Amino acid sequence: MIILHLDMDAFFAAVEERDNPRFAGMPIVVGADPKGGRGRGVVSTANYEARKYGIRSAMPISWAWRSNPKAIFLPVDMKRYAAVSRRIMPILAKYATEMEQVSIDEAYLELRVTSDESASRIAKKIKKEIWEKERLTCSVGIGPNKLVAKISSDHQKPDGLTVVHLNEVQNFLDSKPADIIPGIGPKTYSRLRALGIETIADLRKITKEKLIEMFGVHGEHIYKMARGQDERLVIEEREIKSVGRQTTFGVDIRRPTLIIETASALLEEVFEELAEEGLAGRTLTVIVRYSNFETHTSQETLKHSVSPSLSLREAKKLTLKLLLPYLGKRPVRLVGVRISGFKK
Ligand code: TTP
Ligand code: MG
Repeated sequence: MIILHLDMDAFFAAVEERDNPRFAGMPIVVGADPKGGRGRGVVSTANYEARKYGIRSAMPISWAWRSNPKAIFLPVDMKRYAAVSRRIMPILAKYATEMEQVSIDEAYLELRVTSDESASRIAKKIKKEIWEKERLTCSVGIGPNKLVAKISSDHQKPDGLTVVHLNEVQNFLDSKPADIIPGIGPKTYSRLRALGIETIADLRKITKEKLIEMFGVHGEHIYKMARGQDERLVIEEREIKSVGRQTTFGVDIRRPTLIIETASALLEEVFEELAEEGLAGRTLTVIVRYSNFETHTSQETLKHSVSPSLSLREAKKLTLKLLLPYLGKRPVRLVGVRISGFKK
């Protein structure tokens, strides 16, 4: 599985800079009114020129003013930024089997392609199309999961493109500060630093037991993420585009029958949910993750002429067909099924 994470550069400020050419190249701060240094409220964002003066998102606007009173201070015009966002997101959607927009300027894509080279080509196409249509730049990260994709999109901002191959993940992460991992906030990070833990490489020296002792249920996630492992799926949240279930086995499984039975049980749960939501779909996707975290998806769509939607029986037969090529060779860590392609 290849995940792409895209994040627009200095988003609100970039839209302002584009729409007000007279400010081009000048430091621009979008946020509360600075009122000659007495303003309350905060900076929403600043362009990269303004960041040279230390101005950052969420900083009090009065500090920003003091850092550079000559900067261009502009109010937030959310409607305009939202309209730009609504035009950008469909540019990404066509390359994704699943897409999850996580904020006004940021989205994860599960790509249709299976090689890093093809993923990189897609990223370049997306960047080019956004530039040609909107005159805005973005930064893109590509990796085997959400964690790595997100960290890599931030790696070479602005206008960046970073591809992290599966075998480079650990090396890529090791020098990053540990608080780049979701779940390690400022408090947690200061507890870790008290133990001499600064980087992800340092974090890997702590045993899982110790992390669970320190952080409770989050401990296990932190342990995994420090090793570049992240099983969160890309899920469209705004409108239901697919219904899926997955299971990670307690121990890695090689026996095909057990894997097929598990997929079958998951499919029954999916069909229960589909019935509850009043949905019926035509596309079935199976997901197989091997013990080394290499992940494959395979899907098939019913032709309209055959039947309007998959029945549970058909879906089970199709699951077997899609799963078989992956089974019996290597131990399987996770299996999942997903139904999509709902009628409008
Ligand atoms: P970000 O993607 O975090 O920031 P950015 O796009 O401005 O800059 P970068 O190049 O580092 O990605 O947030 C997207 C937009 O969300 C940002 O343009 C303004 C808004 N925002 C706030 O209003 N307050 C905040 O504290 C943050 C972080 C963002
Ligand atoms: Mg951004």
